[in-house]
Amino acid sequence: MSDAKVLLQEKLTAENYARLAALDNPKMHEFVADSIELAQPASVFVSTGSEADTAYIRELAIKNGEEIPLDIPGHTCHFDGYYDQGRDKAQTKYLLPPGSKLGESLNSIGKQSGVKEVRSFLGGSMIGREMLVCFFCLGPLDSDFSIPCVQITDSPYVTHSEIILYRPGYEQFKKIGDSPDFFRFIHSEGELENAISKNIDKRRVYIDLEDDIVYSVNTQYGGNTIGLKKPALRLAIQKASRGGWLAEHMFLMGAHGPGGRVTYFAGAFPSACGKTSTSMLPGQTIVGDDIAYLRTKGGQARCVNVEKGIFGIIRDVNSEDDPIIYEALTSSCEVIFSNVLIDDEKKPHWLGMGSELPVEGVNYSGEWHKGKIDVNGNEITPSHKNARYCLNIPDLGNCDPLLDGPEGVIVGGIVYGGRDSDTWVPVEQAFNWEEGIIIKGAALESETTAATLGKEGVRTFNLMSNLDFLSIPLGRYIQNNLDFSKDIDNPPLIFSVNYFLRDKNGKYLNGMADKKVWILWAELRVNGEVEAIETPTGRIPKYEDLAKLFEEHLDARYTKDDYVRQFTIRIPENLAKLDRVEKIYKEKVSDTPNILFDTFGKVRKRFKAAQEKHGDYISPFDLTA
Ligand code: SPV
Ligand code: MN
Repeated sequence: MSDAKVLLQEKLTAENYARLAALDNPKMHEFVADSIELAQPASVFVSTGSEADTAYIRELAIKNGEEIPLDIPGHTCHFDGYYDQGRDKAQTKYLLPPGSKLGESLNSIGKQSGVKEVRSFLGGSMIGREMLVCFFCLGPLDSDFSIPCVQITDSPYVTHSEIILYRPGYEQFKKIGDSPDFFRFIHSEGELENAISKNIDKRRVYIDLEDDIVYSVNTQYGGNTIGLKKPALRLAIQKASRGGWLAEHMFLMGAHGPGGRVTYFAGAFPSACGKTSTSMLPGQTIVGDDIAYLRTKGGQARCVNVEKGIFGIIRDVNSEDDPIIYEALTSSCEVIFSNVLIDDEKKPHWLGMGSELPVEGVNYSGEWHKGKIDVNGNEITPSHKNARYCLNIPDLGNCDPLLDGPEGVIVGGIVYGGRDSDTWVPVEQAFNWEEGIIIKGAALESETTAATLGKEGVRTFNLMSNLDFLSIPLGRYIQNNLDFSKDIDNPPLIFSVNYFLRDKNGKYLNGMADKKVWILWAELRVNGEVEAIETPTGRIPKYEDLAKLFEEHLDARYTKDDYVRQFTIRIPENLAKLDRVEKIYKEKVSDTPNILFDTFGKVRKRFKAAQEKHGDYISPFDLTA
């Protein structure tokens, strides 16, 4: 017997040992044994993902105070610490082996010292506590997209979230036998005070790309701790780069066109910029809202949702704007709310829910009352802006029937969008794949939001909305995206969207519901059913087509004034954007493919020619089809 198995047999009960031994995977056994030696738990629970094991984890989360049962059966609430409400970008680092480079845009630390530091924080972290060992699968089961994962944690909240968000992996591990090809995650909340991670100054998320391991410690917020979510995306981006596929921060939805036709769209938006609401558009079907893998197969682009649940932002979810999510959040399906306000009847409340909020209760700051201020004198909101809900997609009334299809869906269109108050038009199709990747995806900027710690509202470069998670040099990532279309007969069309355009007084130029029209217009373009008008960067809708879509789908009159205000081509802003983004590539991204600079140059010339002919601001009526 291997040393690892000897240790496991000694430390685990017979039943838990048998569960691990039934998986014939030495590398997994070594990982669990090493984690036990390091974290020194009082006991170890190995989950097979059975209903009984899942019930045990759900109950444990309540028993240890990490989740509070709410008024509706199946609903619980979890709180993260006051200073642990978003992804910690500063303390999330790649462990860099000697001699390797990732480029200066990615946060890294020498592997030897990083491992030493994070292992010292994990050392003894589970003394007196129960270690949970759970198995999950990224992507649908039994598919080319599947990546088995093992998660070790002392947090039943983390595993409970993963049970909702991912497909079960114990049986997948039986199938892979002794293959070393899986991801490993170890997490500890660290020392707790009132069920909250206490040592936030020692919060770390360190990623080992050589060994496909992520270490996370002294934090509870899902984006830092749920191994299969953003930590796994980082590992997957590197794996995809080696394997010629793509791992993206993208939703995936079925847009329902005329005659019952369904065209699938994958779309990348930075966090808190409308990704979930686009995947949830009324009358359409959702496959996923956050992370997608894309592969070329049989001359087509195929895409899956890596997850089967949603960890979505709850702010502004109300019965009018998000009726399907609201319905799920108020019915008796399984939901974990996090960082909302709980009243004394154990009902959850959140900002923008459409009804008056209580003036007191319990929230992410503890006992809360209206007007409560924090140590810096800032008023504490009733629920956090990044408060979330976690639920199963099949519990939504609009779940797409192909959610778990092992082949994925065929992608008809790709959409890139960000929080942009003054530059891009609401929707535009790129001329071709290459320009779409470069002028839309690689040029994406967005104003920062509450999904990460730090200041909000700062315009930031965020290529493909994936910058936070990239684990390969930026230039290589762009090249991978360019190359992806190589083996596709009809590459997906690429679109940009902008839901956040404002007028001079700061007023939004579009309503929340309008995004449905942009996506349905894109659906018609993919199927060759509407003409378009050429701009320097692509093709925009004709007024008549939009007026028809607004009337048919939103029962709204779309005026020529609306159209001109929204679709005016803003040349100075677009030129400034090209300059800003080009400067970043020139100064910070040494492996930028030359084609990016050539394309920027070409597009700049087109803008200048249009400017000479029409002036700084061009009405779409002055452009031709
Ligand atoms: C995001 O912030 O992009 C999310 C939630 O989807 S997190 O798990 O924090 O990444
Ligand atoms: Mn996300």
